[in-house]
Amino acid sequence: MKADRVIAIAGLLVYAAVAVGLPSYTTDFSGNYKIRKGSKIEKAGCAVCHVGETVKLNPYGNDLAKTLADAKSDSLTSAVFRKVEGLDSDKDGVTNLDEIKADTLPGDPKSAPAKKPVPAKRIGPAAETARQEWRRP
Ligand SMILES: [Ca+2]
Repeated sequence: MKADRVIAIAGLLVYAAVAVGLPSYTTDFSGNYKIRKGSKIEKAGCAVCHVGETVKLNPYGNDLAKTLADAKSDSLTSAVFRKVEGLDSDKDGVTNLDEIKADTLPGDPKSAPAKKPVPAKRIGPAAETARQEWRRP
């Protein structure tokens, strides 16, 4: 009976720590990257680092957690964010920083910036002049 109480209280404390901790991290993230209101990342909220609304971390969240552990810190500072900016946490071919700049999710491979179209080869003015010269009788 007493053990059940201890487990229940411990569970409640973990839940409270997670519930209190997450909004702080989203504020740190939004402040660091100056996330716009109404942007896709702002709307994602906890899902920037977590799998949906769960406590499970996505690949980007795991990279941040590993960096925090290496730094023996629990504060998401700009230095911590910088350390994972060059990584491609979700392995979709785009760095975390480029994803954040493009308003896509760095921990979700299904969320990636649209591929830029390859510019068509242009004929320069010199080539056009040469072609006109060639056509003259
Ligand atoms: Ca992505």
